[in-house]
Amino acid sequence: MSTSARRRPRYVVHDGFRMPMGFPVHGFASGLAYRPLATDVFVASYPKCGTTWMQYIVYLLMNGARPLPPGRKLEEFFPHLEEVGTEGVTALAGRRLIKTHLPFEMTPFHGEARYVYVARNPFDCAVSFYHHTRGFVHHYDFADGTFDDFFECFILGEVDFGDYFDHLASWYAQRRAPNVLFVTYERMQEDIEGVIAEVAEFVGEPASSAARDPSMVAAIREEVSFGRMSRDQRRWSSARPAGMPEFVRKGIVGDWRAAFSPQQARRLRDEFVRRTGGTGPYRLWPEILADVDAYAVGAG
Ligand code: PPS
Repeated sequence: MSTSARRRPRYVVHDGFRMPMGFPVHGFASGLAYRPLATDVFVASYPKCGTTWMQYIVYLLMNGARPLPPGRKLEEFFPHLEEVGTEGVTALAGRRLIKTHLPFEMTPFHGEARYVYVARNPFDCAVSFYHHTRGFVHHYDFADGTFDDFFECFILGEVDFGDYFDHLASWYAQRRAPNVLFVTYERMQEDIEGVIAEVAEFVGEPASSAARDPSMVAAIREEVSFGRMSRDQRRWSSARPAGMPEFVRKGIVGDWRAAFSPQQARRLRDEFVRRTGGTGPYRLWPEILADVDAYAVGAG
């Protein structure tokens, strides 16, 4: 298909930064100007890398493992900075819990605030991002877009919140900062209890006390399981049109195989090597890359 015949999602580009079409530009500008407090807890990630999962872990740790009150949405307690702006964050009661999809250099930074960054392998991220983009019709007008259409945008970095590789590299470079905790989605799948304990220790009180109580840890583990988070999805997301996948969709590692052609797998792998020099972030997912290599064998 020629490039011009491809369908592309619709975005708003503000100061050179691409955002979902439905995002208020004033919220974005004011969000970037936010001055964090030492007590703030940020969950930062590239889109579709496990943000909501991590947000709910932090929320539960900070709230004595009590689930969200019935009928309430996570964003009321844990807003998205670029969407609600400074006003939406300063209106929060108590210690501020803040979501962001900004790359590190654009994220309001305070040397004592806490930043939990979640990374996910680019293959599964791309597939999840595709389903997200076609499902939020009012944000992207891409309901009929194919994965092939979306893949071309993703590999060029022409999607909302910018280029996957730049984003990952920006936060990876901060991973040893004392107030940054770098976690992967894949590790959350492997060892959720270990991640809960690590996040609790990192965030401090009251989360660290909660993580010392086995009954609270068991309750949090259960509450953030895929099965439980699949229920009542209005807690995380606005409604999707009929026939579109849910927000909490598959929640697995390796779903990329369902969407990628061998050629696409090879191209994204090659781009990953090119952008990272085959070091640093490239080494985060050796098993995935071995699978990709096996899948892409012979692809041009
Ligand atoms: S967003 O819109 O950027 O905030 O999306 P984000 O929350 O970062 O990512 C959504 C993906 O995370 C999966 N998810 C989970 N996986 C496993 N367990 C739990 N509890 C869980 N909660 C959310 C969700 O299903 C999306 O991934 P995909 O691959 O699309 O299923």
